[in-house]
Amino acid sequence: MTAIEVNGVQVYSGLLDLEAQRALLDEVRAVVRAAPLFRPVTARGKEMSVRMTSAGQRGWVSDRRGYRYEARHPGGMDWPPIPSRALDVWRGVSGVDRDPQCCLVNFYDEAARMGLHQDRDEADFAMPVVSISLGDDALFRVGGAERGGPTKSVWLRSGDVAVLAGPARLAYHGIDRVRPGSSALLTKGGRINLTLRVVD
Ligand code: MD3
Ligand code: FE
Repeated sequence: MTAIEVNGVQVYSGLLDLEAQRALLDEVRAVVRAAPLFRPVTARGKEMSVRMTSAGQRGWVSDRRGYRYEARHPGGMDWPPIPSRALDVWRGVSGVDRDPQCCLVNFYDEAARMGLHQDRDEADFAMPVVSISLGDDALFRVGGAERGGPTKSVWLRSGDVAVLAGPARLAYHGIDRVRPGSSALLTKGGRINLTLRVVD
């Protein structure tokens, strides 16, 4: 499998075929049943447009106290196990021998966006982040490690896998928009992104 490179981010396009996407989606549905999606609130009290939940020993949360990883869902339940098929992807592309502690699940409806940010809540930036896209296409933007620098954009499609490692691990990145109706994978449309992370 060959990857394209966008500002140091490796994108494996079509790594998961339709059957693999469906099987992974079934596992993600089980995660969402056990640990429902919620809408995080930023430290400034603004609701995010993306809804989220997590699987694994750690889950990412944000509320008026700020961003952090927690051992439990805001509803008090344990996070469910990381989908086995997401772990398989991590083991195939991450290049490290540790397993991830968190699988963050982001759900985008047609109005959801994610502003440019860095992922800095993890302890060891030598550990990569692996992203798996399911459902509608999304316009992904990635720059460098400095805010305000030049950026490049690429459409992420269902079944694409991105590996954020090396200098790109601290790149600014975000999702500008989702293209409604571009995939039939999700019954009611929308996009799911899974990010696998080593946290501690
Ligand atoms: C580049 N998610 O959850 S995935 C996030 O599609 C996040 O939901 C986006 O940014 C999404 O934090 C983008 C691709 C991605 C994920 C993590 C990165 C790109 C990254 C970390 C460092 C650099
Ligand atoms: Fe991010």
